[in-house]
Amino acid sequence: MIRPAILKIAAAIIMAVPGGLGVSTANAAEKSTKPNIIFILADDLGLGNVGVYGGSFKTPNIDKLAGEGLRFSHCYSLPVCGPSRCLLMTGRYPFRTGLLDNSTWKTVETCPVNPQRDVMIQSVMKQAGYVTACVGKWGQICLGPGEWGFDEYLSYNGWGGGYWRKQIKQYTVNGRKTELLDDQYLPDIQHRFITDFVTKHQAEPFFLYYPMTHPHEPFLPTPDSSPGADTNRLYADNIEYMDKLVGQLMAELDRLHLREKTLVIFAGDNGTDRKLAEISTVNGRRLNGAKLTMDEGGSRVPLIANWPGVVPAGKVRNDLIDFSDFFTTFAELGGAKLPVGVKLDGRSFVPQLRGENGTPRDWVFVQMNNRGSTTKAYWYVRNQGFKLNEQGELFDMSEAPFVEKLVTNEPERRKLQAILDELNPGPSSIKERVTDLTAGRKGAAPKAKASPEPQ
Ligand SMILES: [Ca+2]
Repeated sequence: MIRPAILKIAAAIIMAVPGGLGVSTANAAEKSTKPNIIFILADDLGLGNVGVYGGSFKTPNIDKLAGEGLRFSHCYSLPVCGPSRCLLMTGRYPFRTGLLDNSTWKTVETCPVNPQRDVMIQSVMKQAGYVTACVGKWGQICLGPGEWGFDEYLSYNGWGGGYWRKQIKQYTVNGRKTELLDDQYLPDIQHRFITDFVTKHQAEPFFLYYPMTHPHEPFLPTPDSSPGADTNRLYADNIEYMDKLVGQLMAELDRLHLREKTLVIFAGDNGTDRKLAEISTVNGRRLNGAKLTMDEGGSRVPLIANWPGVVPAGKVRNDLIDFSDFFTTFAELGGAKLPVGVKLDGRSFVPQLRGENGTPRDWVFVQMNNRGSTTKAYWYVRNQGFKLNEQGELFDMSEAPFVEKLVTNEPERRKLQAILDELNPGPSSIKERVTDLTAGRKGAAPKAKASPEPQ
């Protein structure tokens, strides 16, 4: 049971959007001017995994996307899947939503976020006239894509390794459980679903969220792998297959003559897997940190934007971007109204997408929790030159992502501390959120059950 106050908040949020969430108020003329948006999110893909970033892997299709579009050098996700995805879909930092770690939220009662009080970007886009789809990994946020407002979806619950039947037996298509057969490769099924979706909806604005399976471990041979490949080769094979799927999607958009009407965003959801950081170098150098760390390699990820005729071609920007920015950016592009009464943390980078300077953010914020704990949280705020963490350690970031140097610099410390003071991301804020969320529910305090899977 959810207490009346929470229902009131949810109702207020919904009422604040004309027509209510899920009901489009855009007319046909308005719809025709809205761009399609495709957000491709690779799983555990750091800078060192993409050729155009100086990475040690072959990614010709992604490199081409960047060559014909805009590449950001300083985009920050969170260090692990669930929180990163929740941040990008809600536009709110983890201490606000309560989703700070990668637990498996089995039920809505134990899940910090809830569609009755939290608004995700797909609902906002739908209200603006978009048809929405989610294709790929879900499972680290409670419920499913349908409950969270996607019109159509193909999803599987899991933390990684959704490739072949030996890893995953079933996936879900628009609420229907479907068997993955022995000879079927789930990433290819996902691609076919996407092809059908964009073909079917080519005449109306669509918002497609594509959280790809690749290249999260454990790795199995791809349909293109040679027999006997070792782990490092399999890793490269999986990155190359991911790249091939991106190329196939672009080919579909070309076939449908949709490229000029479609913004394609490609990003990684967190840094490279720790076990593979050694071989995921940038220009031959190893990054400091990897996935699940609070170092630069945990959260600094590839971000590429492509939209022929709108996004400038072949440019690189070093503006700071963080994962809260997608919500406001997509909403602005879609002419969507932002939910009223909800504190959003993002800043739209639409001006940069249009080739203007805009007003880039001065800092990014990154936070991660120890699993199931509301007290052991880690966070930092970072501007272009320095980074301050929850322990008060200040780092000179001039040699990042390779080196982060502990320094003393009082003016910089004060500047960053003032930002943290205003955010107040510590245990008191988190506890308040969790208590508020669970006060009216059966069973009181949430026992955040840790996932048996580490990532
Ligand atoms: Ca991930």
